[in-house]
Amino acid sequence: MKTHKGFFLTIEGTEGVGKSTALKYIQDYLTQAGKKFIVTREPGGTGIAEQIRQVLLTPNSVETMVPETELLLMFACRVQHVQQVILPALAAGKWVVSDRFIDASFAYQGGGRGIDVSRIELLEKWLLPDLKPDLTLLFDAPAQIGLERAKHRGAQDRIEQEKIDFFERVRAGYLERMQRDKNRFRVIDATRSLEKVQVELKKILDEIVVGRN
Ligand code: Z5A
Repeated sequence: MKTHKGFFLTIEGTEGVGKSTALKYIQDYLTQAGKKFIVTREPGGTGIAEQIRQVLLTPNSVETMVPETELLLMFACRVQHVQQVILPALAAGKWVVSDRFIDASFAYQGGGRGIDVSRIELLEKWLLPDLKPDLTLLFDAPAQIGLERAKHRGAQDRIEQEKIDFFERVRAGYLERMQRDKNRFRVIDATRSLEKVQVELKKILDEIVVGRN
């Protein structure tokens, strides 16, 4: 049951599928619609969480990060982010638009790393008993497409250095999570042109914003 006044929108998908591009579009849309909003991201979103993000994403040629360490650090960031940023903004009636949230842990640490989903659910129940996104936009495309789009960027971070089968498992993890909570998700076919994706985004945002006026 929804317990906040604002609107919590999360954006998910595998590497390079167009989340950051969509985020800019959403930001412009909400500005033009005169909505109060904040844009944030995971892992990160507060000073402490951004410090943990560095630990999570900096490549380490000496030591391999254990999957459970990765999962717990993601949740450490998340708790900090939720308490310090997300809940206060939602309580103030704002939109919170987050580039990734809890579904990423199910997809990356569950699907990608193979941690049992029931263990991630335990953390979810303990740490986030009352908070769910109102809507999650899942940008979906075969991993190869996202990796092609992303390869023109600079150095890869620790997780980006994974191989394609890892990202295919992540994609499957997202789709499985979506199947368990279909009403919350909108799956966006990210293989299409940017223009087509943006037409769909506008339609979804129109539905919510008009519906909430
Ligand atoms: N992670 C995790 O493991 N567990 C967790 O619980 C959480 C996160 C919360 C954070 O990375 C990493 O943490 C991430 C998951 C993990 N690791 N990986 N991989 P991040 O979210 O900060 O960054 P990212 O996932 O690597 O995002 P990204 O690579 O920046 O992808 P993107 O934002 O989806 O892509 P983009 O920058 O919008 O687009 C990429 C390029 O494609 C760009 O040149 C665009 O102009 C172009 N583009 C976008 N859309 C289109 C279309 N439709 N057609 C053609 N070209 C397009």
